[in-house]
Amino acid sequence: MRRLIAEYQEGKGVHLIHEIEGYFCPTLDILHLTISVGLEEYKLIVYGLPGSGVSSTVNTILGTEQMETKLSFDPTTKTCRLETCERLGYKFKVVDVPGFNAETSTNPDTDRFWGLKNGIELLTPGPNVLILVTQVDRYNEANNFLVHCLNCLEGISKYIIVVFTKGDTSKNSNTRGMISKSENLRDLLALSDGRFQLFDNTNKDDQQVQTLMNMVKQITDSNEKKYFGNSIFSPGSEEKLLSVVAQCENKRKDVMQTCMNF
Ligand SMILES: Nc1nc2c(ncn2[C@@H]2O[C@H](COP(=O)(O)OP(=O)(O)OP(=O)(O)O)[C@@H](O)[C@H]2O)c(=O)[nH]1
Ligand SMILES: [Mg+2]
Repeated sequence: MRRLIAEYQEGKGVHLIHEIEGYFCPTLDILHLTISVGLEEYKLIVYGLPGSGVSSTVNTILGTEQMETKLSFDPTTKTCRLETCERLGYKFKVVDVPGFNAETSTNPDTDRFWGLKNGIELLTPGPNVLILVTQVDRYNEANNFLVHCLNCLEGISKYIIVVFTKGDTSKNSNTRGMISKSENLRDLLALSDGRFQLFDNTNKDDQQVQTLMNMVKQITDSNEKKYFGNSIFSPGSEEKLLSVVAQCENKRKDVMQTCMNF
């Protein structure tokens, strides 16, 4: 709930009253009112490769250190977790998700999207937006594989914003320009229809979260406030996924063979 201070003016009255706490100030002849109105709610799911800064990004959005984050060679986040907060005039529901398993040779019976599916489930009906986290200083085959897999999911593109973490480590003043022009990042940016933001999770200022929220609001409006759900995993999507996994596995085998021939 948001609190607003309203000034009562003779003859004009006060509108938008849902709940009021107020007091009358006789010396100024003004009625001060605190009005609480329902906030707009946005549901976000945050996802990426293990260690890319997913939980740190959730914490930056929430403005508090709710999720465990650490530099680790093993995944830190092992289950999905939902947190809520009110910030910058919005209400958020944010879900932290275990990282995507980019091992192509994983047992085919293992559902590599189990984390994303569970996270979406926690936000039912929802989410409004998928925040796809990528480290700005690392873009490799595993990222490419994730992008190609996400690209198989029906209609997902119009819900994605890419967040590049570790923006603070980039010494280049034109990192945004470099990202936009990069050939390597072309498929990633095509997946989000060109939407991206550079993030510094060591910086707790409101500004970067405000910019992200403006983007979230824009997407939500252009999607007519429709959510996406686990219907993105349609039979057609699953079929495409199998073919992407097979292609990546073949590519991996070719690389291994080339290495062995040296
Ligand atoms: N300098 C800097 N470090 C960051 C940033 N974002 C994340 N980190 C660090 O990167 C490491 C991994 O961050 P996490 O948020 O735990 O990453 P994760 O994707 O949730 O990792 P898992 O849960 O293991 O999949 C931690 O040491 C973070 O402090 C950033 O913007 N700048
Ligand atoms: Mg994590």
